[in-house]
Amino acid sequence: MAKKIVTKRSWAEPFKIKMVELLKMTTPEHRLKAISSAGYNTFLLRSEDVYIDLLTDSGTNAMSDRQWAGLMLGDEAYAGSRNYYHLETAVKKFYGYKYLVPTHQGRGAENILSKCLIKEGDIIPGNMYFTTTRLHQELAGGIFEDVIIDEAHDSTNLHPFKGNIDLNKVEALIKKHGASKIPYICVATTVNMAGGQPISLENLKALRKLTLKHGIKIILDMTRVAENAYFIQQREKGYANKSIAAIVKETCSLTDGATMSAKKDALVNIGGFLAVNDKKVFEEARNMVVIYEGLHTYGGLAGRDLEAMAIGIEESLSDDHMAARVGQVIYLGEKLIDAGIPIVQPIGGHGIFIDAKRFLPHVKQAQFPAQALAAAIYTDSGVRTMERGVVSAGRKANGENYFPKLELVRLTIPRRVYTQAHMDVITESIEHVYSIRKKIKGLQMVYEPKYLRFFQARFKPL
Ligand code: PLI
Repeated sequence: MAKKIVTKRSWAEPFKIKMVELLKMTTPEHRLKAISSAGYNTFLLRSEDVYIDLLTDSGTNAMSDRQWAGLMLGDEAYAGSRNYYHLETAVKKFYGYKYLVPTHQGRGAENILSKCLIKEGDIIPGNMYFTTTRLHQELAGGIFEDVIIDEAHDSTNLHPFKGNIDLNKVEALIKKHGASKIPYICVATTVNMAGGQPISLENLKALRKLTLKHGIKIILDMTRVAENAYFIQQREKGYANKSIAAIVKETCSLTDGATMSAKKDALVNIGGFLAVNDKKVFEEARNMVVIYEGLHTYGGLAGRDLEAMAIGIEESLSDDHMAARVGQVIYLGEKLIDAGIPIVQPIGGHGIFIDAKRFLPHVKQAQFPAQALAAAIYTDSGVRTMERGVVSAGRKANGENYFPKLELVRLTIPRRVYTQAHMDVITESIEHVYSIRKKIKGLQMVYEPKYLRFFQARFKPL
């Protein structure tokens, strides 16, 4: 008998595990009590009560042995730490920006950027809002305008670059307000609130052309720029043979500066920066950082954090790392699609986003279906997810709730932390919750903080 030829070859993560963190297993009764005392908000759970933590990919990454070794090389001088210079070299080499202002995390950079560039009444177009980014723009007197393509608001649309900007929407804003009212366009890579959807380089190049014509800056939210580059490599014509590192550098070269939460792509537990090419903006930002963060050579971080970030930036740009990172997200997403779970498609870069409107059609959006679903998933299995819908969207200046088209539960995958077996357990839990979905009821908000309410709001079941 002829021998069967095996053509399929599996791949696995390009690392092995050197240290583990033990997890507590809990009972359904324990979890029911825990979520009730947390006011049905997964942000208010104690992490000890969580089995698999998919709340966020922010600061939850596992660092490499090289990064841990880097911590020991921390130079904790108040001024001029050698780790700052290492980070500055990495930012110039891998991202190409001329000037660096370190900050404690992404929102620190957003605060300084907004204060430097936005005047009262300015318009800031962006490819979908992000919670902290929009708030800092508003606190600086700006008005955010969503210019993402319409396809991004539809969880079933299979457009390969749902993070793209609709240039007609940008042109209409320029026509209406004048270019002088638009200090910059905020361009996010793998757009978080759209489900981790990438922007193409073709789109970014066209935007660059348009903005140069009108003298408008482009500021990149480069928090997940390497994940965006992976999708460009996989999907965009002409990029299949380019490295992630080359695509990232090209992406940055089309912009005037960037804010970065290094807690995501750059594989650290804390850190961020603002990077710009304009010396005048740099000088103002470097002056401002000493008010809000710390001296311009540490920006609210320890020297060891700067070192881990410099090393993490380089590791994040490895093609093997990125194929495994996004590969794990796709593995989970495909399992959920096979099980008939309604999720945002195409599968995004940093997590799976369940469409709560389709999962719980009997719960009205005003009764917070995604919040209720996140609580139900936690109660079922101890898997912690988060709401990305009407609670996250918050209120408009006139006090009305934003009702976003997308009402999502995010299963965010930390980098280099969980195994394929964890992904299987997560799928089984979601499948089970889907089978009992008709029993899940909506929630009522009983406490609402003024800013970024999703972090601290409390609810009770209807
Ligand atoms: O959490 P920060 O302050 O380091 O970064 C803020 C921030 C800015 N832009 C984008 C696209 C983000 O995703 C982001 C933070 N995201 C969080 C915390 C998340 O859970 O997605």
